[in-house]
This record gives sequence, structure tokens and C-alpha cells, in this order.
Amino acid sequence: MIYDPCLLAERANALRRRDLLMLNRARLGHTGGDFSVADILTTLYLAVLRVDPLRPDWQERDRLTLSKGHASGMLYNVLAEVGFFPVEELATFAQPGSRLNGHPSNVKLPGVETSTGPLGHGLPVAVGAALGAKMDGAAWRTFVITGDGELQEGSNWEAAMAAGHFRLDNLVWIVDRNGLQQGAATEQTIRLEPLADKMRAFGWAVREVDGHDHAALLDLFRSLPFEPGKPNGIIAHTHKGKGVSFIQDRPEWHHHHRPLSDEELAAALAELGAGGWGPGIGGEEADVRRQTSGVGEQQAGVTHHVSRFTQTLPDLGLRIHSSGDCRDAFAAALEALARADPRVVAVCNDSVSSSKLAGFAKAFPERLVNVGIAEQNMIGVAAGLANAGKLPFVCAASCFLTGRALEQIKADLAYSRADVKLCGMSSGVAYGELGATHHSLEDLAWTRAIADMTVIVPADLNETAQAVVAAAAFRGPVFLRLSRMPVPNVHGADYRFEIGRAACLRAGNDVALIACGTMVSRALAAADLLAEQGVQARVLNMATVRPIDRHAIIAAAQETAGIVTVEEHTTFGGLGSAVAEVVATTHPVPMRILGFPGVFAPTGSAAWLFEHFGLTPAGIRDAALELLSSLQRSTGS
Ligand SMILES: Cc1ncc(C[n+]2csc(CCOP(=O)(O)OP(=O)(O)O)c2C)c(N)n1
Repeated sequence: MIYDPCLLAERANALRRRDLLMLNRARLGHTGGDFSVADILTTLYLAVLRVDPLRPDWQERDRLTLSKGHASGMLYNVLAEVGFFPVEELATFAQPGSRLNGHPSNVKLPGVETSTGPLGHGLPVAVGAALGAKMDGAAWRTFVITGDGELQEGSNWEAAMAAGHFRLDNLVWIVDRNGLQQGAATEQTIRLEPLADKMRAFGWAVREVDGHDHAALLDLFRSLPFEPGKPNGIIAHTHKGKGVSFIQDRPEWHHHHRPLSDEELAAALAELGAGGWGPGIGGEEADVRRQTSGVGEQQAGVTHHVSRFTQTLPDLGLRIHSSGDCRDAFAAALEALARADPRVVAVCNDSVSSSKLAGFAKAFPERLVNVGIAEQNMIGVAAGLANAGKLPFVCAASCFLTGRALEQIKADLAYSRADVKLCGMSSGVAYGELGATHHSLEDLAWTRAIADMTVIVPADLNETAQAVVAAAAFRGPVFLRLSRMPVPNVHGADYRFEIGRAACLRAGNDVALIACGTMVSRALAAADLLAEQGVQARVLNMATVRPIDRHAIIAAAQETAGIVTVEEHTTFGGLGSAVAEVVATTHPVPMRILGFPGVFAPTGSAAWLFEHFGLTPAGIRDAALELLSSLQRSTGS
């Protein structure tokens, strides 16, 4: 730890020098934003934060999220400086295979708390982490640094409101108030002032400071928390590009927009006090230029996270074999899980009753986080809770959960490998007459297109309860898609759900019907109708849409004449597409893809809409018969 402001100032400038060489070599990065935040990051990491580079996942560490992830260059320099990874690795910045991505990734690099890059994500995640610490009565603190232009993102204000509401005095939000954003001044783009008043109005205790004055920064950090029961807001007045006269306050240097000539570089380094790195910073400046990208290549793909798969599933004694609304089984399973695992928390968006969380709320009031009608913040908060060691189940109407917060799902959960379970309620057309805004007919396409997402659509209550338990045991984000429409029980008492394994509910080799969710019972009824006509249909319940059961699909393609898929979803990009991707690339057979045909549905109840679009046993039967007769026509038999 360094508590001498002069030494901190020297060290920050040394880091600026090394960063400038790194960016210039890579011809990439964000010089302006790196330099404006340099003194804040240096002070925090060298004098304030309780972190341990040898134990980056130490549970009691302070958390720092750099929400303005484009300033990764300075973050990397500071993290290397305190020992999270070798200083030599800085030479791999943005090189192929490097752990030092253009924007920081928590999965790739130890010391990075949150993957950032898309703006407006850091504060919600920090709110979740601080909330998690509060739940545990833990002493660690959460810091988040945002840009000022970034505050034009509404997600920040959702999070600011929640932090005030939850009285998170263990949370510190530092605004790097350099006055510039990508193209122009913030006040010219969209006015932020009076910023301090706005933060105060959201319930924050706010201080303003010169963000380049190490003594003032130290004093401020020492005086945390500013007021009991209030989150701490710091407006740090800074200069973009601070320290180099021809870069400072120049909007074009938001990016490292052109390589510096040797003369410019020498001049810049001289202004930053060139003449060596100063104590603690290894190597000569020229060394950075000589480095190869080998280190990053060797370490590509290596993560400091444990396996995503865990041991065997716990038996919670759940035996649910009745017909009805899958949300009831979900609620029963979640409550049983919560009893068995103190990490389990529920997060919702003013949806306690529609998510069937009333029982949970009664049994575990302190473990229910209702963030209000703020879905982007809801996902960020869940990611932060996971970072704090919780196991969050996020419960909301599927249309809002997935549609409103898709980028958060991608970046905060999937890309960050956050152990968060998403429970999309009332999916498909369950909301019927409420109209197309409330239908969730795109959620499978959206979620299954995201790398590393697991997507499950249970067919009955039994499978729902088991899927909840399996999702909890699975390491990584899971999207569980539920309806609210009553469904019959389609599985036997001994059925065991497994992520990624289809269930064959009916044997048959004439045609295969592959369905998920509410359509499985209809596919079974269609198989009965087909049997009346002498056609033996195989019925597969494809409850996991990603990763999909390729073996079951290939076997169906090989052993039957063709495949009919049925889903309560648009025919663009959902189950049918997933099955077709396997069939087309392995054993092509004719297919029919049944679902909603890519139109906004007319007004009508869910039951009426099923009839209207032919998603009935008779409709499925007819599609199968049409497929078979088209084959007969083409073979001339
Ligand atoms: C959601 C999102 N929209 C746009 C961008 C592109 N972008 C990267 S940096 C930036 C300007 C950020 O300005 P500010 O928050 O003031 O940061 P600083 O000036 O400190 O670099 C923009 C628009 C982004 N990364 N994320």
C-alpha cells in the first residue's frame, strides 16, 4: 500500500507512460478515458482496495467494476502493477489470443471483477454486489467507476434509484467527470447537470473532488461511508487525456485514433515524467515494445473459474405429478431449494404474484429482491448478487425479461459466466388478449443465439420442478421458459430430467414429432390421431433447446421418414430452427416447422390463437400427413 500522495502521483504517471506505449503499439485503445481515470484507479488499487492478487476470488475482497470498460488499458496497467498478472503480458494487449481484450473480461483475466464494454452495465452489477454483501452482513465494499457520457444510459438511473432505496452505504459510485464523451462535450450532447443534485435526489450522499488530486482522493476514500444508510457518490472532476498537452481535453483522443510518431511519443513521455518506470514497475519502456504476443497465446482459453458442471443433483423430495400451471411447480421447487441452499435468492420486477413468489416472499422475505419495474437493472443486480456468492433466480414475464434486458443477459450473464437462472414466466402467447406486446414469441431465438446460454422449456409440472433443481446445480446462466397455461402431466413417475437430453415419450418409426413446453401434450395427442390412421409417430420432448440433443434428432432423422417440430414460438429461430440446423448438417430429411408464422398475432385468447394458427393436435396430425404424402408423391409410390 502507498499512502504518500506524491508517490501515488508519480506512480500514476508511470502507468500512463506504460499505457501510452501499450496503446501506441497496439494502435488501439482509449487514450483519453484511460488518462482521466488513471489517478483514481491508482489511488484505489495502491491505497484503498482490500484485494489479494494471489487470491483473486477471495470472498472478502473489495469489488471494483470499471463500467467504462473502454478504459481497459489503464485498468490492465494497474492490475499488472499490483500483481494480478505479469507486467510482461501487457505487451499482448489486443493481440490474437490475448487475455487482454479491448474491453475487460472477468472470465479471461484475474482481477477483472465484471466484464464491461457496453456502457450502462457497471452500476447495476455493483448494486447487486453491494446488496449481496448487505444480506450477509459482510464488511467488503463495492466500488464502481462510470464515465459521465455513460450516464445517458437509463440503466444507471434504474440502479441509482435501487441503491438509494436499499440504503447501500457499502457502495461507492465514482463518476469520471471529464466533461467529454465520444464525439463532443457531455453538456452539448445531452446535458447532465446538475449532476450532484440528481444523484442526491436518488438518495445518494455526494461529494465532489479533483480526480487528479491524490491527497484529496485519499481523504475522501478514508471518510467512507459519507452518511450512514446512503450510497456514496463521488463526482471526480477530471481531464480526458490528462498529462499530455496535445492529448488532454481533445475529443479526438477519445480513441487512440492514430499512432504517435517517435517525436510525439518522446514528447508525451517527457511530459509524463519519462526516465524510468519508477519503483515497482518492471522493465524499461522499450521492453514493452520488444515483447511478443506469446504470453497471451499460451494462456488463451485458460480461465480462473471452476467447471460449470457440478456434482449430482440434490434430492429435495419433490414429487410433482399433477396437471396444472408449471409456475406452481417452479415455486415449490424454488422454495425447497431455498430451504436447502442459503445462497438461493429470488429477484423480480414487481412480479411477485405473476411469478408465484408469494410463498417465497413469506418464507424468505430477506432473500427476495424486488427491483421494481426495471429489467435491465434487474439482470445487472442478479449478476452482482452472483458475484457476491448468491444463487439468483430472476423471475419476470418472459417478454420483458428477455426483450428489455437482452444485452444485459448477453454481457452480464453469458459472457461473464454469471451463475444466474432466468425464469421467463407467461411465455409464448399465454397473455392472449393482452396482445402482441405481451406475447413472448422470440425469446427462444434470442436466448439460444447467445453463446454459452442454456435454454430449457419444460413440458409439465414434474419436469419444471426437476429443471429448477438441475438449473441450480448447473454452473452458468440458464433460461427457463415457463408458461402460465395449464398442461397435463406427460411424463411417468420415474421420469428423470437431464439438461441436454430429449425424452422419447412415444415410440414410432413413420414420422417424428419434436416438441417442447406446452406443445408436448398436443404432439402426444396428435400421435394418437395419427395412430388412428395407421401412422406410428415418434414423439420427442426436446425440453432443452440449447444444448440440443443431437443424438435424438439424428436418430429421428435416420429412423423415420421426416420430422415435424411444434413450438409455442415464432417459426424463426426457435426449436424448429435448432432441429433443422442438426438435420441439415447431418442427415437431411423433410421437415415441417409448426409455430407462430412470424406475424403479430391478432386479438384472442391463447386457446383461440392455438386454434387460429393450427397448433392443435389435428393441425399437427395434418402437417405430419402432408409431409408423408409429399414424400409418397416425390418417390412415386
Ligand atoms: C451501450 C453502448 N453504446 C455506445 C458505446 C460506444 N462508446 C464507447 S465509449 C463511448 C463514450 C463514453 O463517454 P464517457 O462515458 O464520458 O467516457 P469517457 O469520456 O470517460 O471515456 C461510447 C459512446 C458503448 N460502448 N456502449
